[in-house]
Amino acid sequence: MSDTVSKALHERARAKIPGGVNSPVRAFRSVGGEPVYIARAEGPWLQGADGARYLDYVGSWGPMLLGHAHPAVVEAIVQAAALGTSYGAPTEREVLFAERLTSALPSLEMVRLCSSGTEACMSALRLARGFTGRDLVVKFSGCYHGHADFLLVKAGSGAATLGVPDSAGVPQATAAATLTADFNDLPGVEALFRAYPDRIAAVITEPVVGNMGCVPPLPGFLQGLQALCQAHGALFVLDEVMTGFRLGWTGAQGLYGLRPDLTTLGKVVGGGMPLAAFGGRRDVMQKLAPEGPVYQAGTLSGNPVCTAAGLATLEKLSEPGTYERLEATGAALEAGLREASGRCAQPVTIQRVGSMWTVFFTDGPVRSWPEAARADTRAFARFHAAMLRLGVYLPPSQFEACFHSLAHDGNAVERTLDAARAAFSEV
Ligand code: KE4
Repeated sequence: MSDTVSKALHERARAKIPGGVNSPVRAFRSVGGEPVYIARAEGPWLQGADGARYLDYVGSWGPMLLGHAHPAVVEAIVQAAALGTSYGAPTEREVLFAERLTSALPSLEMVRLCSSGTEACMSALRLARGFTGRDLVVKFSGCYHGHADFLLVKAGSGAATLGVPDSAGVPQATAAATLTADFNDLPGVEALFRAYPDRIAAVITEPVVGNMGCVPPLPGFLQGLQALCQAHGALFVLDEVMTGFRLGWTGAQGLYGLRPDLTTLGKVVGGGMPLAAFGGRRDVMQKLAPEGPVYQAGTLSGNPVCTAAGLATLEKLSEPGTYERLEATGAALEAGLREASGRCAQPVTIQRVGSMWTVFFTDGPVRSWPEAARADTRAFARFHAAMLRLGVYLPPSQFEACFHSLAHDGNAVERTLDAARAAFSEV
């Protein structure tokens, strides 16, 4: 595909920005080729700098659940911006947004707004350490919770994509305070609690993993984690940055009947603007400055333009039938992709929860990072390139989830499946 405009832009970008991108996974490194530069987007469509159009299944890595440039969100941003883009002082809209989030999620008794999922996860775990007086945290291989030093240990997403699950620059002493287990391995977590009695402050997990590709929890796994944390005095931290308000109005915690001590949110709740949050038990949250001794802050936290976009997004998502529509679209895509994959010479496993899903080029099921890591990333790269050429924009990594939106209608699904039927036969 000769997108000369993107190529020229990327040449310039690489001269001034490391790798030419402001986030590594955008560089298309693991699928080869070069990134498509995007000029605009609307509904389920992206438009490349050269004018080519693509059906988008990245959705800005999750936020665009309504589809791109939703009129209600754009209008809210325009109106808010005209009143000033940031004050660094409290606003009514932050109160409305906090009330909206806490009324949606029963476990969220209090909430603090910030600007990224990384901040939300980093802050939630600092708070867990401050509340418990313990230092160690448990995370799962292949899960990604942002790029805070202590969370870049066997991380997923871009770290797994680039094959550097442990990042340079993270002091060994810092990494040593992060224990890891395999997702869906409850005995492995029990063993950590036995090996480190009274020292684990929290267990953090993506409830449905998106950052090694879409990996659902086995029945009882999440509930078992919650029970282990309660039994051992550790906090159960659910990273719903990706799943929050995507898998349902009450997210994955509603889907699986959980009551985490802390939850992190991002992506969808900001409607494409830099807005994230963490929250949970009142007794824990009240340890946060200025109430308590755990410091956390942010110049643009709760920004008035971002909270306007977030409120407009949540308002649309609260409408009846939203999640039924997303599920119906997901079911149609999954069934069609499964049928189309029959044309593929490679083994294919398709895993989906709601509106997040992944086409793995490996025998399934994929239940943990060791199993995900067996996937044929070269086969995925060939599939990705073929789909891109056929006008379908998938995440440029086997270890990411595809996201569809409310804007992906029957026509988008059919176009996607037509492309997949051709692409699978090329892998
Ligand atoms: P941000 O700091 O990128 O806003 O959020 C970090 C984060 C935390 N938790 C989960 C479950 C996440 O998925 C993320 C970020 N996700 C990646 C893609 N899987 C962001 C894309 C990127 O890094 O460019």
